[in-house]
Formats: sequence, structure tokens, C-alpha cells
Amino acid sequence: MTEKLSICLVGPKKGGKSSLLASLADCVAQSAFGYSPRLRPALQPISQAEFQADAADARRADLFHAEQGDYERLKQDFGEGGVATDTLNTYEYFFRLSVNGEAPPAVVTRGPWLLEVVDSAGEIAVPPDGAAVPILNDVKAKLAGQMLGADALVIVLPLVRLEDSAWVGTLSRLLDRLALARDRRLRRVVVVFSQYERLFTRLGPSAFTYACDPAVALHVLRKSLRAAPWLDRLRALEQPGGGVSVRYTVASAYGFTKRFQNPNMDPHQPGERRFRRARVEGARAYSEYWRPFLTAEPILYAALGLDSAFTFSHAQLDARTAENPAISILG
Ligand SMILES: Nc1nc2c(ncn2[C@@H]2O[C@H](COP(=O)(O)OP(=O)(O)OP(=O)(O)O)[C@@H](O)[C@H]2O)c(=O)[nH]1
Ligand SMILES: [Mg+2]
Repeated sequence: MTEKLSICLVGPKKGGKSSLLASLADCVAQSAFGYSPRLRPALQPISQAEFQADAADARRADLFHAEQGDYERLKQDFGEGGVATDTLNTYEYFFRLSVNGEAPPAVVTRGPWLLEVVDSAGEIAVPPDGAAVPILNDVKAKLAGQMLGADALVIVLPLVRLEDSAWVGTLSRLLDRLALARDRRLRRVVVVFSQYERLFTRLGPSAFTYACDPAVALHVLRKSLRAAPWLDRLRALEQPGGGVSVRYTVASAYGFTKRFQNPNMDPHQPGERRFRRARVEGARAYSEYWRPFLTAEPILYAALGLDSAFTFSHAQLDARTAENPAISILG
């Protein structure tokens, strides 16, 4: 039976929400994720009409293939360097997800899934502390409703030192309010640290080798989360009665260059520039040199509750001290 699921992206301005979403379909298509290749997930952007129609209507809608313009536009904006999402509305994107390979029986027998993913400007839900960003009440109310109605929340945070970040307080308060909300649907939360490839820019072709090691990601997550005051809020959500499962992961919408395996930025250029072939403009150059990395994880976990080698639970984050107490002595 087709199941509908709603997923809300939240996180500070410039956190990487829109980029994560824009690279999602390519990431799934290129299997650039930490799930088994035998899972064979497929994710196809669909129109709102197809999302809303019941199964029979959806087949008919397929026939006429309603416009998928919004997602194409998002991808194009991302390809051209990214555009800040405006604060005038929240934006819904729709996908059909199916699993075509080997998966736990509970998953295989329950597809396909129709996903609604909500993107919005970071300033609406997670503004910088103390900043008075004027947002229309209608827009705030719409996003609040979407968050309460969401089956899953994907919190996208830039991989920076969290204690320096002006949005830490607002994120904590948002999680508090969500924990107390009685009418929430929330079942899953994924915290994803974006821009992961930036850690590896100096490693050349070895970059990809390190990035592909889940132990490296786990180490990075432990370090990044050490100073995160909102971590306790997420732990609390997972307590009995909270009814929510929480995962942590990393992702890079820019990813790594296909043949050269290095991060998709040129450190010799001023600023960060994507690798492109000289004198070749447009989308084909991107498709040749660029592959996103792990941007599928947050959405697949949010939708299916299925872990990859790069999704980590609180128990896994905590495991080092439990498994090897000697390390905690060394600090
Ligand atoms: N290096 C690197 N930069 C990235 C990556 N993903 C996004 N960026 C850059 O980070 C900036 C912010 O990305 P967005 O996706 O627009 O962030 P957002 O969370 O949607 O921001 P708002 O819409 O303003 O809330 C843009 O300049 C992107 O180009 C990545 O994987 N690596
Ligand atoms: Mg955005």
C-alpha cells in the first residue's frame, strides 16, 4: 500500500537545507550513500497532484506527467551556486520512493512511499539569537503546522564549531517546544552535518578514502556534538513516552569529483569553486565531475527508519566510553 510521509527540513540560514534537497535525487540515483548497494532505492520527483491523488489517480497522473518544475528549478539554482530560500513562504517538494532490492521484510512489503519534503528559509524556524527577523505570521503558522504534522524532522547544521553559532539558543528552544507539543506526529529526527567534504580538502585523492570510512564520520560527529547544548533535548525526545528515534549523520551536497576522488572544490582558487572542465559551461560539466555524498541518508532514514553505515544512534555515539573505558582516561 502506498504510504504518505511528510518530512520537514529545519536548520539555520545557510545550513545547507536546500542544497541537501537539490542533490538528493542524484545521490540516490548514483548510489552515493552508505546503504547496501543491494537495497536499490529509487527516488523520483513527482508533482503535488501525484502526491495528493490516490493510487489509481496517480497512475493516470503519470500518463500526463504533470510538471516537475519546482524540483528542477531547485536543482538548477543549486548548480549555479545556490540561492537563499526566501522567507515569504515555505516550499513543498514531492517524491515517490521505492525499494527495489534486498531490504528488511517490513520495508520491502510496505512501499512505495510518497514523500512531501518541506524546505524553508532558516530564519523562520531557527533565526540567529536575538535577531528580530520580520516574518509574516501566516508563514510562521504554516511552518509550525508543517512541523507538527511532520513524520520526521531533518535538522541540517553546517559543520562548524557549534559554540560559535548564533542559532544554538533558538534551536534548543525549538526542540523544547516540539518536545512539549502534544499534537505532534513526529517519529524520527535526523541531525545531519552538511559540507562534510570541507574537512578533507587538503587530502587530495585520499580524501574520498577517508570520507568513505564510517569510523571517521563517527569521530567527527562525536567531536561536533561535544559542545552541543541541544543534544540533551534530542536524547529526551527518545525516552520512553517520547516515541521518537534520533540519528546523526554527515553529508556533502558538493561531494567529491568522480574520477579524481578529491573534494569537489578547487583549493587553489580564491573562495570555493566547483571543479568544472575548462570552457565547458552548463549542467553537463557538473554531471561529469560532481557527485553528492550521503545526502540520501537523512531522507531515507526519515522515511524508512533504515540505518546505513553512516547513520548513528545515541548508543553508537556513546559507545566508545562504554566499550573502551581506557580511552576516556586519555580524554
Ligand atoms: N562546501 C560546501 N558548501 C555547501 C555545500 N552545500 C551547500 N553549500 C553552500 O552553503 C551555502 C548555503 O547552502 P543552502 O543550501 O542555500 O542553505 P540553506 O540551509 O538552504 O539556507 P537558507 O535557505 O538561507 O535557510 C551555499 O552557498 C551553498 O553553496 C556542501 O556540501 N559543501
Ligand atoms: Mg534554503
